[in-house]
Amino acid sequence: MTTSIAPERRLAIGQQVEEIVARTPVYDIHTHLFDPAFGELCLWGIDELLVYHYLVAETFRQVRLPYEAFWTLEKRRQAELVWETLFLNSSPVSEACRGVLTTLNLLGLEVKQRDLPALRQWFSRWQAPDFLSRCLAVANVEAICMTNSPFDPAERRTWASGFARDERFTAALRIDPLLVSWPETARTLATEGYVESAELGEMTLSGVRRFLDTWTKRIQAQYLMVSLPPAFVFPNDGADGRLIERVVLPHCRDHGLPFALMLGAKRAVNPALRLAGDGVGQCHLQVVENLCVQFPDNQFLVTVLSRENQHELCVLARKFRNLHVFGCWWFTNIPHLIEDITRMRLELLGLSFTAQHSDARVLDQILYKWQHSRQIISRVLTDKYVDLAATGWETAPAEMQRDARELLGGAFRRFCRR
Ligand code: FIX
Ligand code: ZN
Repeated sequence: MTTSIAPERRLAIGQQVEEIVARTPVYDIHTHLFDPAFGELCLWGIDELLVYHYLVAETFRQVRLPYEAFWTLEKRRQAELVWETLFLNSSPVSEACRGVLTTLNLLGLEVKQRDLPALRQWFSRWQAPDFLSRCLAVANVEAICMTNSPFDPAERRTWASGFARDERFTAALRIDPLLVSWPETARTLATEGYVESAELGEMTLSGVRRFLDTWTKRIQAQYLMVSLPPAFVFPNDGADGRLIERVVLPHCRDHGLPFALMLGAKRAVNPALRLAGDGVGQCHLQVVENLCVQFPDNQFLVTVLSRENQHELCVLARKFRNLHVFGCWWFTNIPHLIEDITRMRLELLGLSFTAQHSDARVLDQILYKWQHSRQIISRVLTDKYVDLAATGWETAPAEMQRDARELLGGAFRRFCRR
């Protein structure tokens, strides 16, 4: 027999969960942030927050300025235009706008003044290393995983010159160009002496393998990752299919590393918007089923961009223990979908998934992304503990603590250690 839970009891459980989730440190397993050693790649501050591509896309909806004219503006002026358009001429209710305000608020700034020059002045007093420590402390994030492209010249310079790693940053090896534009990538690998041609014979395959070995070791990759378009199928006889089967998966097995697939990003739907111009489409989750069945010795980290794919992915994860579901990616990183998706995952998978990643591109964003997600995770967990309490099952604070750790990085770490 279940009993109904008194409102005071529900409130007490809610407060306890909120406190526990707030003090549980996060391992942010997918971001576009960089160790400060990467210099200009490490973005932070009010202007960077304002020119975030999520906000640029929203700004273009409200201004008549031609796209190209926006891109010729200096970053400062772009930021001013976003501020005027989305914060002054309208109420900043979208998730990305609200995020800027949560961030400023958590940094102790008075948002109601609507004073961009004063905000700029406040940020100008900081140096990157101190600001990093402040953000990590306020967001209660203990480690950040970067997204590292061995094909990006700006990044390669820092890796080549060597630097003392900040232990709070881990690395993930991002290989999109290898799989989505093989002929061009083959030319790059040829200039570096890894391959002789784009012909996918044994010599080329082992050359690509050497390339992955070098970079995996160089950056101490925690996993390999790729984002793929909605139309992607696997297995397939194209270069992407063959490279995954013959190179990427054996490489991951040898190094004991998961392969992360981010599925459903439709690139450059409106190229004039540049980084803000990508869209979403439903992916074929048969791909994930095929990978999990055919490669039981590989581990797969998967997130999907389309809301419509979320349920099928969850059910797949119930079938395959070599599949770990993570995060509410990009267009799904909005409160009502985070709540929906997190609730569904808890109900279908228990605690064996990673509830969220920030995808932050600007350091300060970890403040809002985690604050907003923690609120929702707490709410959903509270409902679950209240439902359990109705059966007579009391969840002890230490058990709640253990559960929060699982969702915020613990389950991911265990999955990677397998
Ligand atoms: O492919 C990715 O890792 C995406 O997260 C990015 O490309 C995207 O631009 C983004 O910032 C989403 O949050
Ligand atoms: Zn990303």
